[in-house]
Amino acid sequence: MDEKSSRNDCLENKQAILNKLATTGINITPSTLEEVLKLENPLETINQIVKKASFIPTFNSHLTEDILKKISEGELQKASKRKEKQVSLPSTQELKQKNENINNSNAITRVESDIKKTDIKSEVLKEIQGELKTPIIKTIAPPIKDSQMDVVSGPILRERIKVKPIESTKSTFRFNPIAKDYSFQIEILKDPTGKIHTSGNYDDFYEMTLNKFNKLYKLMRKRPEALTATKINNILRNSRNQHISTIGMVSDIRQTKKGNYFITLEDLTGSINAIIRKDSENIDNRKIAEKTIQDQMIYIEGTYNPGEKNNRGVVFADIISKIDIPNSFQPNKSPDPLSLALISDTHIGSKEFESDLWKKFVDFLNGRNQNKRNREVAGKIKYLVINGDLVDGVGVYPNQQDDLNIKDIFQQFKHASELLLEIPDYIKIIYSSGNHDPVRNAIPRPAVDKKYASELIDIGVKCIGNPSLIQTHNVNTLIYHGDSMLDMNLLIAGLENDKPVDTMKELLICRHLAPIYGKKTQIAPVSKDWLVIDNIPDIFHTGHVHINGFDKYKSVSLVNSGCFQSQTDFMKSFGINPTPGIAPVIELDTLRCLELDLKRI
Ligand code: D5M
Ligand code: FE
Ligand code: ZN
Repeated sequence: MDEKSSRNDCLENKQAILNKLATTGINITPSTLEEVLKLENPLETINQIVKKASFIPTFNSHLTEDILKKISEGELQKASKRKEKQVSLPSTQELKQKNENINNSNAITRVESDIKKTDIKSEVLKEIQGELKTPIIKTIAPPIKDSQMDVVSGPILRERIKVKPIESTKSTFRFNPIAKDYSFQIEILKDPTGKIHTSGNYDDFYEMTLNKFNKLYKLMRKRPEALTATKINNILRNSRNQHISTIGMVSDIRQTKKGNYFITLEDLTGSINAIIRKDSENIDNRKIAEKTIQDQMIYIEGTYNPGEKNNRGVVFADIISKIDIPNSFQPNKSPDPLSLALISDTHIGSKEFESDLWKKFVDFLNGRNQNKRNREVAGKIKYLVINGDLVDGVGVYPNQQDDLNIKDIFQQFKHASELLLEIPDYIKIIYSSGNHDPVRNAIPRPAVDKKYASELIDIGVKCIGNPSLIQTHNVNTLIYHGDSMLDMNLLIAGLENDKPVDTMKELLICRHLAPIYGKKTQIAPVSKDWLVIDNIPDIFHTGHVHINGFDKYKSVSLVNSGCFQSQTDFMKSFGINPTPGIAPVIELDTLRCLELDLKRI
């Protein structure tokens, strides 16, 4: 090759490299460019260099001689305790060893020669090809096509992310989680742990009922129409027909033969009967009455008829309403672009624990994913809420031991902490107790005791009771395992186990997490009623039913997180068809919910 053609080659290479870097938004210093051009195959090598540079924290899209030097020295982010198992670059490790004795001034030559000898030919070449399909440089990423994301139609805010297959856990795709740049901002606003002692005697029960009544009454009073509501004993004094309004707790509700609703209401002064006609002009009345059960607080307005002597009076109600969420409710949003992943019911220790789906979840969180969009979603996750039934526990139901592959509760927790250790440490894990965890069955539940959870606590897991209210970057999340949802579904027509969000709406409407007492849901009589939803959450998270669901109700995001356990015989006996492996992720800045379907990986 004569000097002229060699110079032309050099110019072409220079132009091609500059074009490549320009389109990927990377700057290069003139001296670095000169060094790169001296390499044997500069065009191919530049891909390698860019890829490796992206793992160097100081890179910042500026390719300098210092960066080249670092690449040759294999200076990558170091792993720490519960750390992102950072994508390892075996070839770089090799490079490091080989280069130990070589003078630093030869850095570029070393990159060239090592790449030539080891990487470029085989594995890495494949990786590069894959990488070029999914650009690693954020700023020039092409818009994501719908076909890549599989956006489902339906509620606008619901997107299902089809996670692309993971080729290898050693994927070298760039994962630069933004969540790592933010510190934790978490406040536990409400946690019953340590505050829910009960002697189990009548006084506790009485105090709790009174507390429930007073709290709900106060909330109902905030409704504009309820401001002038009268106490029941004042109504009963009337000897003539009178237009009235009142607030009370439902002590009985039934449908008469003609299909009207007959309700008995109580307040602290007395009890009164009311009738809601099935053909009420106000269609909402019927809808509300249909979904009303005992122990819920309602408001009624209508005509009081005192009845004949010795007969009790009755209110012919024109209006019935529940406390509900005001239409004006505006949820809080985070100023920071971070997300909350919501899961529950992992049931670690159960033979039906879906370890493969769990592994996919962990891979997703660690950014070990081919799809750039998925890596971006994963990189925003700053918090992971585990809403109960982390472990399967022991002796929770008859013959449970036959369903366990870890039969010892301590071993279950040991395994749980091993699994959670795989989650990047910039993600805060919040674990709230469920009915399978070693705490009392009755709600509210305290956090799982240190005796079981010490290994979890050691790796930074925050253990809280259930229900609890947490605040992360301004956004309030009500975490409730969901024990009472089964009772609700049994008692209220139209509510089904496979539509958990409908049940969640009803809980919000009556502003109580377990409105009915004395059914399957065990409620501990404690002097304060922790189950009243007095603060409207921005996100309401439940589990327990093992069936995933997402919706919004009056701007409150509702998520039932599903599970990581396939159907057991126990569930089969209740006709529960679980939906394992769906992980909802809520963006705290937009409150959009993305559902990650791990089964489709
Ligand atoms: O609940 C696992 C699933 O089984 C969940 O869908 C609730 C359902 N389940 C649990 N206990 C009962 C009873 N007693 N009746 C009806 N359905 C039930 P887990 O809490 O994980 O065992
Ligand atoms: Fe469960
Ligand atoms: Zn449960």
